Amino acid sequence: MWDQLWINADLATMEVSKTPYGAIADGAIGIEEGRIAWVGRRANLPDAPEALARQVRDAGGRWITPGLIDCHTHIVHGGDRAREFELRLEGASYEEIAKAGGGIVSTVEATCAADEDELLEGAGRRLDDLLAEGVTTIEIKSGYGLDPENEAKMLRVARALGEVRPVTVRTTFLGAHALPARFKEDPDGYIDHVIAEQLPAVLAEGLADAVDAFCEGIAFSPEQTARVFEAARAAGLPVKLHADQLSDLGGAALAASFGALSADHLEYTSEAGVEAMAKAGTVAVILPGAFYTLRETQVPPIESFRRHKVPMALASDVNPGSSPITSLLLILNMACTLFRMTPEEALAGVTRQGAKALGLEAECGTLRVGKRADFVLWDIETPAALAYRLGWNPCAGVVRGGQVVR
Ligand code: DI6
Ligand code: FE
Repeated sequence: MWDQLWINADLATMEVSKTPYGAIADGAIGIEEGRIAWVGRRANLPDAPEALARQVRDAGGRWITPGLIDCHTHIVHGGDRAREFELRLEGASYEEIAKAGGGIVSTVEATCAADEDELLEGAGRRLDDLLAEGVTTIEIKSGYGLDPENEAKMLRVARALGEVRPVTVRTTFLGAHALPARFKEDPDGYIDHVIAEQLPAVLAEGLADAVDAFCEGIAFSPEQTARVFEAARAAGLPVKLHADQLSDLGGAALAASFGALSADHLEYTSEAGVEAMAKAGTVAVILPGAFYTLRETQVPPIESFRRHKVPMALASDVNPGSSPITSLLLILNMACTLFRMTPEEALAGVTRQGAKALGLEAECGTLRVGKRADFVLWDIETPAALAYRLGWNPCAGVVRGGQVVR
């Protein structure tokens, strides 16, 4: 006997199949010990529902998708950057503000000044917005501490969010996010500090599942990034990279050469970068929220990713500077409207491909036997509606690990 059986739902399994969205009309999902024990057409169930499960639940004819995955966020931070938003509207660019000591470094000050309870409260409020739209897995980066204590503090808060909210958290150490003022004359010395002081502090508490860096003119060079990646490799951690967001420094190819789980942003990625990602199996994480907020005009090479069969994930990039956005559904719409991704690609981006970008494809991202029973019930007529409408939340229920959490 299964613990639960859900019936009377159309399933967007998001498995690769001949049917769009891996859809199964009038489907059913059996759950045993928090995992999917059966998934298929209700008509193919081996017995009457009551004979199969202790608890039978009726989904009311709704659509069910896998729990959504936000695979790139900076949701833990102090303060906000509303003033910077005004400055940009007065004509200052993101890079100018960064160079003048605003931007990321101003969030670093606010984050260092906050204690863990304050950070947990602020991030918890932002996280609640995402959870209300069916997010069940989230990646959270450090990168606003830039010293051993504050980087570890951010990642402890990230882990704590997974205790106080019904969400799976993967953490990423991003010490090489920005150059703090105290290292202004010595960027290489800062990289030494990231490798010799910050990373060991984070590792000592087991706080990181992956390592990331910002490879960009206003941040770190490919050589500096490679040094951070060598250290990650020595520590046995997978890498990800903020690559080619504002210019093409060959970040995507660099990430691929380290077998990165993902390269993220990618507006300026060249064909050679795409090819290198395809060979390495590196996921392209597309972040339309930052593109939109910065009024970027260079569109990431979506058609080239398609041609080379590079998996495309999609994420919010929630952060106070370039993507103050806590709606993954809005991101689906932006991906379609701004980048011409299809609604099916967009939904795959926050399910199957998002899982891959986190190395969690065996665990979540599709409705498949053996995976965690993470799924969302939606009041929609067709899955394309999730990307189509704006300012509307049709989430009617969330199940995580077999528990109804919403
Ligand atoms: N790229 C981004 O989009 C975020 N970090 C990064 O490296 C922006 C972070 C911020 O502006 O606070
Ligand atoms: Fe980011």
